[in-house]
Amino acid sequence: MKTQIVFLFIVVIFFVGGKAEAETSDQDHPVSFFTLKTVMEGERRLFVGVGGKIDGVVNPTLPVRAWDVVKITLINDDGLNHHITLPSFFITSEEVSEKGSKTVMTFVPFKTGGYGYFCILEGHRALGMEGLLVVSH
Ligand SMILES: [Cu+2]
Repeated sequence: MKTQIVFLFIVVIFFVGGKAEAETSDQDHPVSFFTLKTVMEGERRLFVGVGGKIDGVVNPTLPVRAWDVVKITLINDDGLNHHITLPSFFITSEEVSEKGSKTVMTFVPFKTGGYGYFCILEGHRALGMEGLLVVSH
């Protein structure tokens, strides 16, 4: 019984501590969220922005600030396999293969400039699946 209470106490501390830490780090490092869905339009393969300023925009340019945390959610909306990749930041998402599935790619842009993002699946980039991440100071 005593062991269980001690365990419960540790669990409570863990959750309260974790939450406080997350809030602090959010203030120190702003997070930029973007959502993209995959779209098949005839022969073309596209990313289309979901929500915010990029809503409905094909292969939207994603503006971020250097050293902010960036989270890109990729939603599969066409039932084909896709990955999104940003080679300049050594990051590739998990694959989304079923319609309705999604994945989140998190990274920190550590240099300024314009960097391409695209789908690494065979031919998808050539068929239109690419856009730009613009990192400013
Ligand atoms: Cu693709």
